[in-house]
Amino acid sequence: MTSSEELHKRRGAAVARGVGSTISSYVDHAGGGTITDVEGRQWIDFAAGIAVANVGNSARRVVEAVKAQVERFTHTCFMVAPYESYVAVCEQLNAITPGDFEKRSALFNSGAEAVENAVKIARHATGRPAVVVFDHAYHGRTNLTMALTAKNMPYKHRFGPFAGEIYRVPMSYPLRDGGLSGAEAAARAIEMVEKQVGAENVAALLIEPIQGEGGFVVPAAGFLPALREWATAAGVVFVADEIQTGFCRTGQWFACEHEEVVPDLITLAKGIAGGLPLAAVTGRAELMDAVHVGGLGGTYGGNPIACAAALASIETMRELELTCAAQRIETVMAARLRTIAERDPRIAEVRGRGAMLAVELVQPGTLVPDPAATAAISAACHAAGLLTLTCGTYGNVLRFLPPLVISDDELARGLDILDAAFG
Ligand code: PLZ
Repeated sequence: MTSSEELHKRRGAAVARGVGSTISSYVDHAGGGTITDVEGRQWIDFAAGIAVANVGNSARRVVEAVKAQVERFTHTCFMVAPYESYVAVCEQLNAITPGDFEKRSALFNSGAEAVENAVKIARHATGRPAVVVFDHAYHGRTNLTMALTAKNMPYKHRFGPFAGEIYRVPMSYPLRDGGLSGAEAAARAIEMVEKQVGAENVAALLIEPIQGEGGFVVPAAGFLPALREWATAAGVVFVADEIQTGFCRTGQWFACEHEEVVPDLITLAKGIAGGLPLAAVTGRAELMDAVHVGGLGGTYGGNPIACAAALASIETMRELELTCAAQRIETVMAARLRTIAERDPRIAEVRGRGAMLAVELVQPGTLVPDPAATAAISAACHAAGLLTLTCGTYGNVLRFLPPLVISDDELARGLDILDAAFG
């Protein structure tokens, strides 16, 4: 088999430099809680392909469903010749997302595409132009979603000009906003919208219930419910971006459920289809159905193989009770992270929910971010056989997103490596 080193050389000559990778080893196979490279080296997987492989790589049901679908047909385009699995995925999404009202769904390929479509739907349904987003937000890399994303490097730098009518307001970030309550942080954001944009001009308020790329920021209790209440009163569509938080990741099917917040629209992707590319917008029937026939779509959106995988993934989440699995991971991992934090003053905070946990690193005794220490600890993990990711506006958050099917033993071994990497 070709070595990682040779592959890396070929890559340099063939793949655009702008596409990065966390590790320079090349994957041979992956499953459960591990990834194995072409040299037979194994990593404990605390990344899950950025919160995608919730049911694990090559989950049994997913493999079977995909194989069966590939044999029947691979693509007809739902907009040309429709098929049952697209309808069945929409039925499932309408049933499992929060809100007991009538819902509709539409399927797309990527998270960014789902977010773009949620904005299109909200604008069309309300006849208003503005979209409110938050500091530290991440919503994608396409032109509209770059405008919605907060961080310049690496996502936006020299890629403008960006789409208009996007307004950014402060997030609730308990570690860094001087201890504002959720209600106070919401009032601050709402006042800014009312004074600078005007509620009657706002189509949508778009928010990740727990921010992903922005640093696993969990807003203070009450923040999301206060925004939800304001949006209802102002006729603003509340859009929850659950692309990273969805599908059992946080110990509930969707992160909004932790505070019983019911969005009008939800954007979904990542964990939805066990690694196959699929995304969705799910929400209130009257908003979704406001759009004229033919107004939503795309060649591959709701591809039949991805739909088969999604149905199998959702079934697997139910069968293996992956919400409970995420809660169990939290119990074990959070305890261990707190133990490390007790002895290491660089850890300012341990935070997150379920199997979406992180530590934020600072210079001891301050809130000054320490991205260098974060990168060094992450690199030490990689060298010792644990795949970790970093995130955060300041690059100083080490985040952990294991597949929800990781075994107790793999989880413990991963945490041992992490513990040692902190020194
Ligand atoms: N919304 C909340 O987390 C994707 C991005 C990785 P796509 N996050 C991983 C990278 O560097 O590109 C994400 C997200 C939230 C939207 C998206 C976008 O989803 O499927 O990557 O388009």
